[in-house]
Amino acid sequence: MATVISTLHGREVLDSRGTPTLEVEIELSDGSLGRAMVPSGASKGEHEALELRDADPKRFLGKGVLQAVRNVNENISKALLQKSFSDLKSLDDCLIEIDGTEQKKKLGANTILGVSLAFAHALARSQKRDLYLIFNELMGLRESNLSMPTPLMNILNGGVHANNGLEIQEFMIVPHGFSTFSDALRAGTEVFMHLKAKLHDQAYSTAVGDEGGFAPSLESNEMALELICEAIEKSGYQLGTQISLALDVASSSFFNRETEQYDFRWKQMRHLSGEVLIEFYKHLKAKYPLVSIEDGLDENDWGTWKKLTHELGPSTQLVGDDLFVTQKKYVERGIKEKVANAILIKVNQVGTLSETMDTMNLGSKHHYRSVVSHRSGETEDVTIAHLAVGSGCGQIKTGSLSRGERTAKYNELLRIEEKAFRRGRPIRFENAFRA
Ligand code: 2PG
Ligand code: MG
Repeated sequence: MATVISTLHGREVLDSRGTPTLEVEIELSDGSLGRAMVPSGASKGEHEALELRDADPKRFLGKGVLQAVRNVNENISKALLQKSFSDLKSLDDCLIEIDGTEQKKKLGANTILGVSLAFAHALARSQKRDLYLIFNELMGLRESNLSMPTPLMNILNGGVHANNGLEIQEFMIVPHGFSTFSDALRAGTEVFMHLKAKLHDQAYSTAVGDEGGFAPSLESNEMALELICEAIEKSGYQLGTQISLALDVASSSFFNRETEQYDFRWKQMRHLSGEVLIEFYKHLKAKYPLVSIEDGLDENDWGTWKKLTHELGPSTQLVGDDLFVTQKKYVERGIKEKVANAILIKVNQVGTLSETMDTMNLGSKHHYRSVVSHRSGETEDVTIAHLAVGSGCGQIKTGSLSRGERTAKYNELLRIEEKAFRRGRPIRFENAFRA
């Protein structure tokens, strides 16, 4: 079914950090409207596609996106208006062609992504189908592949998402031993509530970081894990069989490029080699039900990554975020060199939905799992909830159980699950870490 774009409009709005971002609206000739907003990261991978910002210090400290808005309203509009597109891929290909650079430097990956996302929403409206079904079809999958994802919930924040001195960026709980998404969400939320009470009782701050997790100034990374385990036990859920733990170490943010060591203050040790860090992960793994470690090593430290994968890969999900930046060419290298066993999927690291889905398909062909992810700078846009369900990838990382931009995705997943159940076509919950 060919689709003609009749209006295309970009505007500058704010993201969850109060930083400007792009919103795009598309109207198709049949009157269907699609609207989407673009997320933005803080701990960015070196090879991510370019995020276009105005760099005019007089507006928003140089973070405005008026150039991206102009690119949508002028260049892209000129090329797309009244044109007919058979599907999302043909639109994305057209955007990639207009840009013509590998890192989407001309138009900006945020500009291109805004159009790609808005078009997907308009298509779903036009076909009167849920967006996750559009993704399911575009990925060449069947409805039997649909699944409700296991959430990876970042309930304690450190690294560059907080200013509490913890090196590890995300301490996540993974409620996987449940039969529905809503039960998993409830369990995670109860643990979050118990953690808050525990922090409060011990006179730690209960203020939250960028992704809605608490950001107390704790003595060590291990103490964060201890407190979380205590909160899980207090909530009455079983540690390991129902709720496990995951980390996003985001280690590139404390990797010292000159010394090639990791500046880590755990137990006074300051400069750790990658090998010592691997031993630290093994120590954590022996002590806690740790099922997934993201960016355990720096994005350019491929040699040590290989060792990490060899030693921990058989028992642990090792996720490449900055390492793969959602781009096929880095995942291809990972497959070839046996590095990592899962891919963090962030739509703005590559810049179009079609390329994102291609990366996921490449991964699954080679038994690499995909974890659909938000960014630390988010909006109320819920597209990733649909991508997780439609792709049936089994996991979503979308922050903690507070802040509207995080709960927006969880609430959309609740809607999806509940509606499918009501229609008599329930979508199964994927226990991604069955014991
Ligand atoms: C990450 C993300 C999201 P950012 O590192 O995985 O949690 O953070 O968006 O800042 O890159
Ligand atoms: Mg990460």
